Amino acid sequence: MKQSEMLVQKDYWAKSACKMCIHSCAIRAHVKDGVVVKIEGDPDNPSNRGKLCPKGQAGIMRLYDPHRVKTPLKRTNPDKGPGVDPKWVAISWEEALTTVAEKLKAIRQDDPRKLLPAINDFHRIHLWGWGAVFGTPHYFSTVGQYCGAAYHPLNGILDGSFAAINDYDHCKYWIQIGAGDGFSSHLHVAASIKRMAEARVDRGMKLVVVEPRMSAGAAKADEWLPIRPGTDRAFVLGMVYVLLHELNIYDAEFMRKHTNGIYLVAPDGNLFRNSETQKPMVWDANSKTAVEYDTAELKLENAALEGVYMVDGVSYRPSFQVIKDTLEDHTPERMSKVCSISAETIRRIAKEFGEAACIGSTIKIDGKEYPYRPAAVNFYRGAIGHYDGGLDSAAMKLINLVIGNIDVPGGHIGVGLDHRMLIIEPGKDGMLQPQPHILHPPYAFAPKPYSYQLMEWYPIGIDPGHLTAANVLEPEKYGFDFQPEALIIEHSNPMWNLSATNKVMEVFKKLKFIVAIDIVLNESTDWADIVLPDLSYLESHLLVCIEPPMVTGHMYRRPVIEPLYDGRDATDIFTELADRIGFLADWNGLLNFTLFLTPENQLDPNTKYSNLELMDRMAKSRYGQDKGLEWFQEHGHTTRKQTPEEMYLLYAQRGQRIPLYFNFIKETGDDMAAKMKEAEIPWDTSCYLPVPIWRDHHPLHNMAPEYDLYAFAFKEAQSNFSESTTIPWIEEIVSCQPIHLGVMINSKTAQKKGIKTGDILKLESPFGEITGRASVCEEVHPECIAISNTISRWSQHPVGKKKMSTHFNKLLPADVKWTDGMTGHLETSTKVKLSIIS
Ligand SMILES: Nc1nc2c(c(=O)[nH]1)N[C@H]1C(S)=C(S)[C@@H](COP(=O)(O)OP(=O)(O)OC[C@H]3O[C@@H](n4cnc5c(=O)[nH]c(N)nc54)[C@H](O)[C@@H]3O)O[C@H]1N2
Ligand SMILES: Nc1nc2c(c(=O)[nH]1)N[C@H]1C(S)=C(S)[C@@H](COP(=O)(O)OP(=O)(O)OC[C@H]3O[C@@H](n4cnc5c(=O)[nH]c(N)nc54)[C@H](O)[C@@H]3O)O[C@H]1N2
Ligand code: SF4
Ligand SMILES: [Mo]
Repeated sequence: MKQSEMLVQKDYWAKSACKMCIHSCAIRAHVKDGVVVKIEGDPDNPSNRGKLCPKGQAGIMRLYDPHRVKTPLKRTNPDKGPGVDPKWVAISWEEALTTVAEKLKAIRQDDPRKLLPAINDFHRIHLWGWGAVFGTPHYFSTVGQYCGAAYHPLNGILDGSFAAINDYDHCKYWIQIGAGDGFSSHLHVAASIKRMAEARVDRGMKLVVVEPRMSAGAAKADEWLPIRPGTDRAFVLGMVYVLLHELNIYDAEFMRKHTNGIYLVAPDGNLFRNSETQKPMVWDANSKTAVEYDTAELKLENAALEGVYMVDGVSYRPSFQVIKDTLEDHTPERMSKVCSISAETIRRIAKEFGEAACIGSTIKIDGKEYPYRPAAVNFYRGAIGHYDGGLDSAAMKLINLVIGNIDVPGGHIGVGLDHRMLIIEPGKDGMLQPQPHILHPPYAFAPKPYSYQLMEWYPIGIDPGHLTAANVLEPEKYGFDFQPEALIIEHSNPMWNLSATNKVMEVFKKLKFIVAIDIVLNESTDWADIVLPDLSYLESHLLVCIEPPMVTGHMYRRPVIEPLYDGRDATDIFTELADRIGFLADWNGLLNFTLFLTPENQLDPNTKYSNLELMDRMAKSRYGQDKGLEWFQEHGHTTRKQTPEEMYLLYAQRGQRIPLYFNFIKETGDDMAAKMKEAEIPWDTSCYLPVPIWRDHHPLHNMAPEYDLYAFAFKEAQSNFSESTTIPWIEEIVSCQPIHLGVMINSKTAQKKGIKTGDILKLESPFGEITGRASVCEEVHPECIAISNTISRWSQHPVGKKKMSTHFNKLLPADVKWTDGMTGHLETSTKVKLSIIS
């Protein structure tokens, strides 16, 4: 129904899209006399099939939150600090925009690098590049980084994906490592909970959860394996050892056909290439010679996967053999000492997993035959959010590769960033082109860094935004000869989301001007000079992509009522600012690219387009000129199940191999090492390995002995980060659950330390300290403290504000030494010592 026809009715259900977290579920809102009285899942949409999570249900309370930002606000108290009242006064849009545009224009004319951006709306990724077209290379946030720096690039390198998930429709043995998929967090939670339940109840899928705490998933799993934080790679490599060295279970056919497992490797770890054509060589067991990988004479069954072969006096091994040899000392006994899961359990799980993979079997779907590998390891932030996270991710991929389950029914399936789905382009050597940078193009290397987050030194990685604070405070360390003056924030809470909160506060103190675009006030807006009110999701238009792989398509986020207050869509605010500051043409140019506008929908450089027009052009570019926003107003969405052709074996359909041996990573590291050597910058590149191994020199596991307990934070379904806790319904449900009442400590450990539930504890790491109430329980590894995000707020919002803020990030460093050298991932665990305050 047209917007104008809908809004005049007295009683209607409006279909739209949820945005109470980063995902996107289909909703319908019941509106009576202009008031939203209920939000439900849209039963007609195949994405979440009528289901919503608690946050989605609570959207109504966000809309009618009396503490929303209703007009532009100006601070009148020049003093800034945590808990200091900014003494807001309402101002007109004209005054607000004039002030912001003048300040930022002056900075841009002087030196655009003096602006720090924290623009982080996941539903509007097209806004993220506003800072770049303004002219600043920095990133002052950890959105997409605290979680994905070591994850997304490895997905992109493996199969052109952005994320990954096990095949809910066919998997029969699911190992879940440090992820909330299907239960509490990550991809499309409200939809995946039902898919996970169906897989288990209808098809009897077995679930093993590897976690240092009993998460919602672990509580419902067939088996919970409590693990020491930051050691998941050791557990997985122990399993790989068992499969390769003890059970001889691996998918040789898959490796030969679809990977570089047959490519020969020289003693220096590089591929053995034909010196003239530069093509990689393989060993042909039939002719007993090394031949080019794509020669017509080579029958794949004759391509050697194992063995050592001499060519002109040099010994070469197929890369699969190199992997086997590299891991020959990764026995369950040795790995068990690292990860605290017994060798016996590592062996048993490896056997169950290997057998469940049904190597050699096939399945017919829609009349087409595919390999059937119904076993897979799924993982996310908990597993890879660590120093050496790149190697963690590579190990998680390796165990899936060993059983040949990448992008096949039952296995480990790539998920695209948006409607482009997987980026499958031909690379060199018959391989798929690695895609480590799906969010934005790579930064060119420079011996003198130009971005505070040092992105130019992490060629495989996602902006390590946590390094910004360190480099602003210590500019001389890497030679920064300018200082930031302003910060622009949109849909982000960098004061909360970054590590080393005390350092972040120091940076906020230095800034002369802060502007934030938000709908509620938070720990960061408390420091702002101007706050500009955005429209909430129930009041705005957007074309929202549904996360593949189970479904794909777009949903239409529409205003289900007229906007309540004097807000403006953030996209319109950015366009207005670009115009007033003087870079509208560049901004439009970027939008052409980020909205994927086709030639007939391209923007005129000097015209200001409204968000509504932009969305209309985006819809037409994607679906055809007859499917603009009016079509979406009538039909709501284009969501449908992905077809098997879209989901399975895309790389093979296009004739490309994927890496079993990560020579791309090694080559990138070698290149980086050479550049840093030439620039005379000491830089550790030892992590750029083609085969993931366990390395003992891990800062987390080598801290001073007084820091005797590991500590980490976690997400659960009730809250989006910590921000949902400003919603009374959410606050009410989390305040009844022991895991959200204090810092979780195991009963045996608590007993040894004389700690009881309710005691006020001081937790100290070498980087900061926090206080928290003890919650003594069985549901956490005895060596660990687990801290819910829901107890971390200290903002001015009367509902979210905690009597005692237990903000985990104050305990974390922001430092190159605690950052994965390959991907820039921050180490998201630390160790602490405890004392009882009262
Ligand atoms: N409900 C909800 N959904 C969300 C979000 C949200 O805030 N709330 N945020 C969204 C975003 S941006 C992201 S990045 C994803 C994140 O999604 P996830 O990665 O699934 O979420 P996290 O809770 O950060 O981490 C997953 C689990 O890792 C565990 N863990 C911590 N350290 C370790 C470790 O060393 N090893 C192992 N094995 N486990 C460990 C934690 O206990 C936690 O249960 O979720 C997205 N979806
Ligand atoms: N301790 C700890 N730290 C973490 C994490 C953790 O689990 N624990 N997770 C990490 C991860 S994975 C990520 S991705 C980051 C996330 O970090 P953030 O993205 O900073 O997290 P949010 O709290 O969602 O912040 C977004 C802010 O957007 C505002 N907002 C909400 N809706 C709207 C809207 O419609 N429009 C506008 N303009 N603003 C809106 C709210 O004020 C909210 O505080 O945090 C990272 N840091
Ligand atoms: S998972 Fe929950 S909060 Fe997120 S979009 Fe779906 S219903 Fe909304
Ligand atoms: Mo994230």
